Amino acid sequence: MSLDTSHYWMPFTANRQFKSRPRLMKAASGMYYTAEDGRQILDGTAGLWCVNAGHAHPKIVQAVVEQAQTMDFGPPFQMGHAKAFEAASALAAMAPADLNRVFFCNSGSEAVETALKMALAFHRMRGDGLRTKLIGRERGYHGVGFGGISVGGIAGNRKHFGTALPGVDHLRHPLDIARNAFSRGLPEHGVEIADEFEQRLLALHDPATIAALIVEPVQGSAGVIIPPKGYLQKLRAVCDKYGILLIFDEVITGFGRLGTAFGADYFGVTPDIICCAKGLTNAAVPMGAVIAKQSIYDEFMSRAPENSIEFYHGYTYSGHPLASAAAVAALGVYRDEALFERAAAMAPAFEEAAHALRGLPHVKDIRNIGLVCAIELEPLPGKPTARAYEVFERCFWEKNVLIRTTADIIALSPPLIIDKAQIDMLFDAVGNVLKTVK
Ligand code: PXG
Ligand code: PLP
Repeated sequence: MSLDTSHYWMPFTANRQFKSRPRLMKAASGMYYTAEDGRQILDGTAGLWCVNAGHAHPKIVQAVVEQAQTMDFGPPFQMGHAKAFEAASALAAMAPADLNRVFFCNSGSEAVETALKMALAFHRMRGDGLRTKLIGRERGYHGVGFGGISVGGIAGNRKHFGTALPGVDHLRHPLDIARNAFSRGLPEHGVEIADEFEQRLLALHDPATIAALIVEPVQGSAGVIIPPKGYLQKLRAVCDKYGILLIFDEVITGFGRLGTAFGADYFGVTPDIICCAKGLTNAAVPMGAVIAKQSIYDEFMSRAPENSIEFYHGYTYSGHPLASAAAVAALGVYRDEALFERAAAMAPAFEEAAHALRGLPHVKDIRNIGLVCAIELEPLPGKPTARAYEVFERCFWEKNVLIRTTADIIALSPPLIIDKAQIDMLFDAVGNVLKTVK
């Protein structure tokens, strides 16, 4: 096949390296992709942490096709259609506690921008307009909008793009390999890192100026950073003490990745606002959402002048009919097939298989929770990322397995339908490659 790869400027990709030897897929079903050359490739990453029910689930495909035939689009401003309301109701039913008001957008990045703006507007509507600052975390990933890269803490995503938002500060991330290497589940050490929020950042800024703290319950993109025991509870308590909104960015942890609907459920910590995307539609159609506590919505409704727009925000494709149909179907599949329970049930076997790689060459940490794990490698001296990239390439070309790497960390996050034999196939592939890699 001769494919012209010159025009597509690929996202978060080493374009020249990729185009010198393209890794192409052409089909996907269940746990497998079909590569362009016909090989079946086991999906160890649920696409990009998003195809939680496996690829091309017939019920989701059918819902999208039927919706496309019935109504392709309807304007979301001052007009509505039933599927968007149904999707919001289904998401509210799945969300924790009284988080039951849903604002739709098209991606995780847009969910973050929406949540940050919602938090700022919330305080201002209540006459607390001094609260304009936002706190994120080092190594946090909150998408690629200007708000998201500002509260985000991945240097590479920030450094080329100017000054970002003013009035943003960051907490230290809680990864501490020296003390917590090879933890299973929540690390024992590091809860005191949460104390910095009150003792350093709030002391420095004055808590009355902080609008919101945004954190991923488990930091995904920067290499699976799992919160130490008691850490998220502490952040919640400090937010409560000072009237700061707590935003959980659950773009990865949402929809069963930890064996519960949301990370909030896993940790028993209820945020004020949840950002989600990815698994919301099983990635069949792009969609993101912000789920707010009812009390937040009620403030907007009670404070804005009658017949006025309460929140000056929205997207042409908010609540898009195809995305809404996919969301209703995907949430139904998760429930009817008990996929979150299945993820919880498979997690011990996944953990065992992951930690069995301990002792292989270059492995400096393995950490896991639910159906996600990281295998962190010692970098090749002077060549950060090269070793993990070689593992990634060889898994794809030689072992027919798709994994994901970030820096020298291998992250595995398969669809929740993975079975025991496939877990073994995935870790055998990684283990065998690690034995021979440079
Ligand atoms: N927040 C979090 C916590 C995410 O994980 C986003 C926001 C942005 O979502 P969109 O849909 O705008 O991409 C994400 C996305 C990786 C990787 O390296 C992870 C994500 C995106 C791209 C790469 O594993 N997560
Ligand atoms: N730019 C222009 C010129 C537009 O007219 C619009 C929407 O109407 C946008 C950007 C925003 O696009 P979207 O609503 O798809 O985010």
